[in-house]
Amino acid sequence: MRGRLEERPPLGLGGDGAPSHRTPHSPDPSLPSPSRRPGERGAPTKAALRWSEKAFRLDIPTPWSQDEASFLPRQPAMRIVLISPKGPLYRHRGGIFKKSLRYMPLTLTTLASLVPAELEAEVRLIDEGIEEVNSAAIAAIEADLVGLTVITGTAPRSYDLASRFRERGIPVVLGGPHVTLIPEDAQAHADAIVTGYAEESWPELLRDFAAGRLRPRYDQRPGLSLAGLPFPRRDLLPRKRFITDNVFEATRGCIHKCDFCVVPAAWGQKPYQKPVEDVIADIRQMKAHKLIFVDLNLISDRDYAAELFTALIPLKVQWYGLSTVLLGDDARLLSLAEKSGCKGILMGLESISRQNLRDSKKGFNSPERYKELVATLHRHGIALQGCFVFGLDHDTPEIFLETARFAVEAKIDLPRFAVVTPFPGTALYHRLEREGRILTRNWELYDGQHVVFQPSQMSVEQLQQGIETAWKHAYSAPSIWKRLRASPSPLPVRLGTNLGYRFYAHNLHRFYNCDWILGLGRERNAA
Ligand code: B12
Ligand code: SF4
Repeated sequence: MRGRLEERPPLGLGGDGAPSHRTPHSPDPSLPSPSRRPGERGAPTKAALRWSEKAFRLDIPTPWSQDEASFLPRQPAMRIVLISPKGPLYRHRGGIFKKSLRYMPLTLTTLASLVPAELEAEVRLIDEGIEEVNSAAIAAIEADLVGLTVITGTAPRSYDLASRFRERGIPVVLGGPHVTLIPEDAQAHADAIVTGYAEESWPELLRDFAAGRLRPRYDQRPGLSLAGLPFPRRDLLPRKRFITDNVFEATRGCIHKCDFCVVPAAWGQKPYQKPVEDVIADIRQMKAHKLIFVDLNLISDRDYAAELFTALIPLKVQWYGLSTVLLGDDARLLSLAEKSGCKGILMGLESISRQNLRDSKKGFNSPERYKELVATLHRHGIALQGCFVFGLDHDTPEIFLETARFAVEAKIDLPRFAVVTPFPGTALYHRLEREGRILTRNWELYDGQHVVFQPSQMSVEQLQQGIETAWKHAYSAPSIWKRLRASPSPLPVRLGTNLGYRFYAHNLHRFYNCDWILGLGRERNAA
């Protein structure tokens, strides 16, 4: 065991594991008198007193009295540092995620809220997407335990950070989507890994750690409930660095099983829900007026969605979230979404090819009805961010312009284009691996921006270049004008978002490329 707390004796025992001979209230008479304050001649040093203060609580023998130690501010029994590591895109400075586009994620704040109170832990959150953490700063981080959240694109950075902490004897816990997808990849880089949702396993891990019995792996158990959880500790991240901290989560998971999607691969098809009253209570205590739901498919369970939307109506909020295209067919839910303040929705339209959709097990998307879908959403005052992926097996070099033209004609408010990414652990990854088409396992490149597999009907370079063509067409001045006129969003929002994406479209080469395939990868990675 590597942890400092692990080296401490269990409560009620002395340093050697034997019962303590001297109580904390009976200091050794040969030691300085309790009346001397720190800093006075002959008084104990601050460091010694800090240790004493901790030791008293753990009932470990110390040369100082409890009175002496109490002159100092109370020290936490455990220092936990939770880090969201940067990736090639998600980092402070550079990349597309400048402050204006970033909302506060819930991962670290949720984990912080789950730390059991009896551990009296001090929790520090570090989000590398909003602050630069250089090597010196990392070396200066003091912690008893470090937790890192890992998505595939940030796995190399996470493993690098983990090794630096472990070299210093600080135990490291890894969790998150990538760890859940391929635990065997993460295990060697951590003292403990956590798979699945951690509402029960993270507190259990922390209690085990405090008791000196940390296990190497904690899995989500069946029957997890999201009821009655504490609100995320949003106060622990600097609010001003984000566009908003009014970020909420009502559900987890999705009932569908699209073959490229991380959700069914990592968490299965069972939807999890927070009781509607818990979600509403969180929104109320945040006094949120405009809010974002990060749920990957808010309408997995339509009755739950109807209950949530109905409960949102009296709050008079405006909200943005994600759902499948199936929302467009559900008149009852659409009307409730509108009444509850839904102003924008992100949908995975994925492809204009039926064959692609069928092969990806997303046959419930009907490209021939996308135009009708946009019109329906607009009638309800809802703008659509429509996401397409390129590189599926039926895509030919013509697909890029065809899709971009379609997106403009359909008047999709904000079309987005990405490379299909076979995240490890997904059905798509397994198929491409069987077919010998995975080109790299450098996880840093698994970010939806880099081509990491051999496309079936075009070259890697054509795929990379084609995406740029699609972005530029969709965000050309005439295309923006056509789409802008149909959008239900307020003019400043319509203009701001379109101009932001236009800038992105014309600077794609700065954000992603296939240098690694062309032999320039090392330079890029070193940057
Ligand atoms: C906010 C968000 C972002 C933000 C910030 C990401 C960040 N690093 O924090 C932004 C917008 C920048 C972003 C970008 C991207 N994202 Co994103 N994002 C999300 C989103 C919508 C919400 C995250 C969140 O707050 N979740 C709520 C918390 C409570 O859930 P959670 O993170 O899963 O955490 C729970 C467990 O996983 C576990 N856990 C997680 N971490 C840890 C750590 C420890 C120590 C422990 C014990 C437990 C634990 O405990 C938590 C409680 O149960 C998720 C989807 C989602 N709803 O989760 C996608 C998601 C994380 N993103 C994803 C992807 C693919 C991307 C992009 C590649 C998309 C793109 N092409 O632009 C980029 C990549 C950026 C990069 N590599 O640099 C995928 C990750 C898949 C993967 N294998 O990597 C997800 C899961 C969505 C999906 N498609 O399935 N994203
Ligand atoms: S509908 Fe969306 S969230 Fe659900 S499995 Fe398909 S891609 Fe994933």
